[in-house]
Amino acid sequence: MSKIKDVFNVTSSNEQIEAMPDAVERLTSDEPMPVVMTPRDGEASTGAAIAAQLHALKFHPVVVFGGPASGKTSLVVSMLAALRLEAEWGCGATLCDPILPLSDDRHKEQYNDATRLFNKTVQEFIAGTGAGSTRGQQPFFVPVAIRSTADNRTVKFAFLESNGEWYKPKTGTDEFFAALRADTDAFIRNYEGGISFIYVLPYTQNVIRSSFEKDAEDPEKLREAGLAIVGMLDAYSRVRTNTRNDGHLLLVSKWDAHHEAKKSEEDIELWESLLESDSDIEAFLARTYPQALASFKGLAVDAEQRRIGSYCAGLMTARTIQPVAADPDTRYAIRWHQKKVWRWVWRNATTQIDVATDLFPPDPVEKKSIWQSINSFLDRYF
Ligand SMILES: Nc1nc2c(ncn2[C@@H]2O[C@H](COP(=O)(O)OP(=O)(O)OP(=O)(O)O)[C@@H](O)[C@H]2O)c(=O)[nH]1
Ligand SMILES: [Mg+2]
Repeated sequence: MSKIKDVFNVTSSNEQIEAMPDAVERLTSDEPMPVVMTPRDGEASTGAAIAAQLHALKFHPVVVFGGPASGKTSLVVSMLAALRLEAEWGCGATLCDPILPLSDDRHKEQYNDATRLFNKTVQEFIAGTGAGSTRGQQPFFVPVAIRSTADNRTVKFAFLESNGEWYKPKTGTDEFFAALRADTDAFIRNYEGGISFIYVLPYTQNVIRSSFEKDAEDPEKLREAGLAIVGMLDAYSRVRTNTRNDGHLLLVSKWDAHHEAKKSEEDIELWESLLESDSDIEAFLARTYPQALASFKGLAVDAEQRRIGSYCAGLMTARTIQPVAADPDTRYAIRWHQKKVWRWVWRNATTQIDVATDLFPPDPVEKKSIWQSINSFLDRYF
């Protein structure tokens, strides 16, 4: 019976076995095992094909992991939105052609999802409405070409977007942690170059600025968010053999909630609390996500392949984004988050090509204030 379960990758319900009498007979005879394609095999071959194609086309993959509502989509969308809004950065972003032929309906759907995110979702974000939760049937890569005036070149990235439900721990099963989907597993196993991995842990799962002070945080939701990352770090260690060129970023998202938490204790401006120090982030992680932090630090990669950081996509209350254009300090502080993650992925990607370079021009000297100097000190980490 277990042979049958393995081949069909289903539970051994009688209906399913009765529906396949020929296959059952063949498996119980002495004849060689037939090759039976399962949906999981189909997913795996898609993942392997994407890995080969992205590598051939010189894309640097950015794999974003995190439980439901941890902030994965907001991270990618806000990074793309920032490139469109900040003229001083001198960067352009273009959606690339499909990675795999659109003759296959699944690839077509994936490319439609990528197009929607790159165009519609980013424009809605700029206009003040955040992305809804990602509920597609399959993960998809958003292939983008980023042009840097400062670095005088174009680098291609492929951001992996996925549904956070896939990473939720399966606490009722013996495996306990979520398994990687077959397509993601095959992609990570097979991609030959370096990959940037971003593990997203939310500061809070509450709606910020409306109910943060009223509602008690649900510890179960935070526990699940942490275990989602523990599961993915564990999966990475099991499936990836070529780890030498990868980068790993453990990112605390929704860092604007730090101000909500801190302002009752000390007189601190929002922009100040957005420019956190490494010790603030480590203290938060040690308190809230001790297992995820321990797994991250235990990852068998060199110290320089690992970074810890915070992230703020915008001042969001559920899907409504507060405009910050009129407040330059807050705007600069939020932009610093997009900038450091862009800078980190750019360095990872350019290291693969030749040597690490900076995506952005240096800050103009006349614009430096005290907090901007603190900020350039912190920039050295990314
Ligand atoms: N205040 C604030 N809210 C954020 C931030 N990032 C995300 N959020 C909110 O968190 C919720 C979830 O964000 P998403 O980006 O959809 O999270 P996700 O990980 O893509 O979720 P799934 O697609 O369900 O897996 C949304 O209500 C966002 O508005 C942030 O930096 N600040
Ligand atoms: Mg999402």
